[in-house]
Amino acid sequence: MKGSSSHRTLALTIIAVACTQAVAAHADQVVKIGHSAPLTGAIAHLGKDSENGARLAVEEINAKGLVIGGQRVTLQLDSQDDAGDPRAATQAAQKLVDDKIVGVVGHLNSGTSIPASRIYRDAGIVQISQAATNPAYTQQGFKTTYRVVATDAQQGPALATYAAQSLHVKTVAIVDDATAYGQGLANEFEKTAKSLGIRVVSHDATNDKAIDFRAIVTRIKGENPDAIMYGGMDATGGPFAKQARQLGVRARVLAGDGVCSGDLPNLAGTAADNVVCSEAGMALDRMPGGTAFALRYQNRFHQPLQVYAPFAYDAVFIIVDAMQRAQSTDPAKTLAAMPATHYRGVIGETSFDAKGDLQHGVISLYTYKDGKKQLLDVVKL
Ligand code: ABU
Repeated sequence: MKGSSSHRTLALTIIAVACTQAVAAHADQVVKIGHSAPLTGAIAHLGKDSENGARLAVEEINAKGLVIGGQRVTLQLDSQDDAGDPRAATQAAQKLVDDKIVGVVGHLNSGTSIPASRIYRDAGIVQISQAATNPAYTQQGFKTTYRVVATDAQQGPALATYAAQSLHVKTVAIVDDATAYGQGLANEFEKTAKSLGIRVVSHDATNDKAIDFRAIVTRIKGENPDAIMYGGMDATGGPFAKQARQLGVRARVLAGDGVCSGDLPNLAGTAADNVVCSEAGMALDRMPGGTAFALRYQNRFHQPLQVYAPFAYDAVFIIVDAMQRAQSTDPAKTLAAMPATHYRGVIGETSFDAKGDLQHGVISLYTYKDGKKQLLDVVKL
């Protein structure tokens, strides 16, 4: 009798434990949020910055607790390296789709966001780029493509207008890195510059792996322009500005958000002080939650942020906001909730037009002084 009673107790205990485990497994659904950016290569510091922003969002949401459709949800960041390469980006996108993400923050480059967008479109998964500024990204007619930055059709003109009206530039040489971003931005800049009466003395192409710009710079020096516009990222734009200074070029170097990073002074040395660059969003210290965000970022990662972290951070929250409004973690239902987004986050108010671009973009203009970024102007669009 005694033996059979203890067997029954053991059996009941096993059933109770199994039930508790089943309830726990049911209660905590793990939902993957995708992220993709270059985590290796020359602009890995920008990709890591973006990943950090997305990770901070996931950690903060999990710490607060997330309930969707009455069920507790734990977010998991699934971050894939696209190396800033179009082919690697499509592989990273396919991996994320196979991993069953609910949405993706990515990619960082226009040249990777555009080819990857077809894969997310085919899978019906929302893609929010934290940094891609080439207008073509959202002009493909896909219902899945969104971005949380202004476009180069806004950034190029803002930079050219600042050059004409505030720097009184009359002549400019243009150099781009032949990427979707660098070339696209340079072309947009050129159109507006010409319309404002700036004479474009030359327009050269380099590439995004170049390290030696002395031949181009020497030729431009002979053209003696008031300014040089560089379309590309900081990994090449920094050395470009540095070599221009070393060769005695006095012209200001104008550039877009890809150059406007926290690392530029490390890459350009004191020549960073000669750079005027734009960001395709609100200046960090003028963002509603910018200063507090920078502090939390510094405390968590023990490094200053570069450019894109606040945008990646808000992009995660925007996907979660769509899940909450849909009361579902289903990618199709989350996607269907995206057009009605009205989200107030670190970067400001985010709502989208029919293409997935920001309703109210902002361009911020900066220079550097003693290695520190200094805000020059904010252009509201
Ligand atoms: N917006 C600059 C960096 C990303 C891009 O390629 O568009």
